[in-house]
Amino acid sequence: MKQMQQTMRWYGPNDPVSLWDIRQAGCTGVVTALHHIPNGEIWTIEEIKKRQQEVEAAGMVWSVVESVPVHEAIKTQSDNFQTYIDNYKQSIRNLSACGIHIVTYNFMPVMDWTRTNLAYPMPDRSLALLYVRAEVIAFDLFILKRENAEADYTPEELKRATERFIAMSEDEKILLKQNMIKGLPGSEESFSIEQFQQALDKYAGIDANKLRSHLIYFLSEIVPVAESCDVKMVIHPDDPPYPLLGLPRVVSTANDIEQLIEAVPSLYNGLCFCTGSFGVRADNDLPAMVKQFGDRINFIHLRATKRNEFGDFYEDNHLEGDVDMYAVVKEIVHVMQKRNVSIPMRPDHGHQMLDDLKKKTNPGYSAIGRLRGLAELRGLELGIVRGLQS
Ligand code: DNO
Repeated sequence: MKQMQQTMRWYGPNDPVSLWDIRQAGCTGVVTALHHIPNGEIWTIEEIKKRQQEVEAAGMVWSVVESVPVHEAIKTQSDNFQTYIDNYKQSIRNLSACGIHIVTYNFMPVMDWTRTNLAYPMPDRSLALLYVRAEVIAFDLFILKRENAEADYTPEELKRATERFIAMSEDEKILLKQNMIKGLPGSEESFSIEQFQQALDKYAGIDANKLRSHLIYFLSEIVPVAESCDVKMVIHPDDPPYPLLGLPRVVSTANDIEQLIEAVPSLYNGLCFCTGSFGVRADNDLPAMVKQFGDRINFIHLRATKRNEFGDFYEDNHLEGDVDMYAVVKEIVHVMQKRNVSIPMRPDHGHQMLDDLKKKTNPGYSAIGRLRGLAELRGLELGIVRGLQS
């Protein structure tokens, strides 16, 4: 029976987690990107091959690119965005020429994934990533001081944010600001507060419908090229799956995905199924989504989040939290048999734990927390597969 291809993300030669660490975790594939190439520039065959050879020297393959970033000009359709689209097409052709056939990207305005606390202590003293909505609102109101920000929130939310801000120490405020604007690993963008405001200003007049139309335009340009050179494009959902700081987000729900498919039906217009991102919303039925979009899920992030009624969430152990991982993986196993493919997956994030507590690690991307996650997920999948065979 087909099983998922086990991979981990690697941030390149500066990653404190080495390729051999990843290999020892049991991975056969690596997920990486050319982070040193500025957003919008072409990834040359030479640079791609160099990275590919490094991965192969450790006995693995470069299975998935995460991400070829989409330049902000494409999202806002400003400046010379068509040039950036042309560059993107060329990067895809070059990746294909090197034998790399899955490309992840996202379409979140300005910010990629966002958390307010990168070292939230769990009861077992490992550290998790946390998102507190009241702190994001406090950042918006009192640090960024965005014009008319109040209008985006309910009186109850404004009250919680104000109380939270008053209770925060100066150090906590500085940390919050950094976490919001400096960009988490893989974000590719980092701002000062002035630059951040300027980046937000570019979205004046861009609501969800307009952003969606820009995404659809991007897809209508990119997907035919991807199809012609057999590269599956997989969009990563919004993390968190809600509008942020007045910015629209359009890849948060099953309905959002349906609209993208309707506009560009090719199977090369695919999905990176991230359980942690979609799972933050109680109205996303994850196993049902795997079933619905199974023919175009070509990369999987497995991670569990635990939410509360205020829109906060933390990243739980991979088999705990709100995500019914058993049901999700079971559905994935069915999809793989139906399509007769092995879909690459990575254990997404992990707690900072054991020896990694003494090291400087990329938030969410410590070796041991992900190793634990992968080991649990591997066992879960094996149990499901063997159960189906017996
Ligand atoms: C966070 C990641 C994201 C993801 C991008 C894909 O841990 O899941 O940064 O790589 O959004 O483009």
